[in-house]
Amino acid sequence: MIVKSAEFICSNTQVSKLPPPEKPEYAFIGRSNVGKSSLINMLTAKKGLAKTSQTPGKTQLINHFLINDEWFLVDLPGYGYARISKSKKEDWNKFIRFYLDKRESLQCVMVLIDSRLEPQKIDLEFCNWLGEHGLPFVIIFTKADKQSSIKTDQNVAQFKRKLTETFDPMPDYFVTSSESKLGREEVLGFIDSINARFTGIDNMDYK
Ligand SMILES: Nc1nc2c(ncn2[C@@H]2O[C@H](COP(=O)(O)OP(=O)(O)O)[C@@H](O)[C@H]2O)c(=O)[nH]1
Ligand SMILES: [Mg+2]
Repeated sequence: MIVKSAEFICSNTQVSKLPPPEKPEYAFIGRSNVGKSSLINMLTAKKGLAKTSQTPGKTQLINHFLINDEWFLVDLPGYGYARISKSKKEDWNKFIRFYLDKRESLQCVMVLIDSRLEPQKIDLEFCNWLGEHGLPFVIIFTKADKQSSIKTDQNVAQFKRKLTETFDPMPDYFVTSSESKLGREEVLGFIDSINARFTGIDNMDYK
């Protein structure tokens, strides 16, 4: 896929105010600091599109970006930051889980995992939750340039082992780096292949 255009459409705190579900949509999510904003900028080849931020957990918004007038890239707030109150965490859960569960045009959840870390409980729990709710997802391992490919392969294998204890089969996954653009063609090609099959949402109740 060639990204010809990428534009910011809207930020929302309410699922009811999202754009009409008329285009295929891909939601990017992961622990804060996993490299989500960097990945979105890398995929779209737009540096400032998603702000890379050093203040985790600041934006609690669903951000919609329209790519090539064809599909929505959705930037979801990160999970798993330590300095957040319990009630805020519950709000996050409700809001995001409601979006993920109800969004008819959502084609795939792109779960970002830091390739340098051993399997984290919160990531495994989130993947299992997606599986239990029948939501298609793939895994995007980030920051692969920060270590040797051997170390990355080891962490990927470990994550696979852990996830397949509770979830079968292992979903598709991509190893990426926003620095070197590793994995860019693969992720965009994956999205392209799903877009090609998208025939619209058969749900007249929505509007
Ligand atoms: N070396 C390297 N650093 C990265 C990569 N992706 C993100 N980072 C750095 O990791 C930090 C968090 O990235 P950011 O995209 O803001 O993460 P977010 O909180 O998930 O949106 C920033 O300092 C980025 O520069 C990557 O692929 N390689
Ligand atoms: Mg960010």
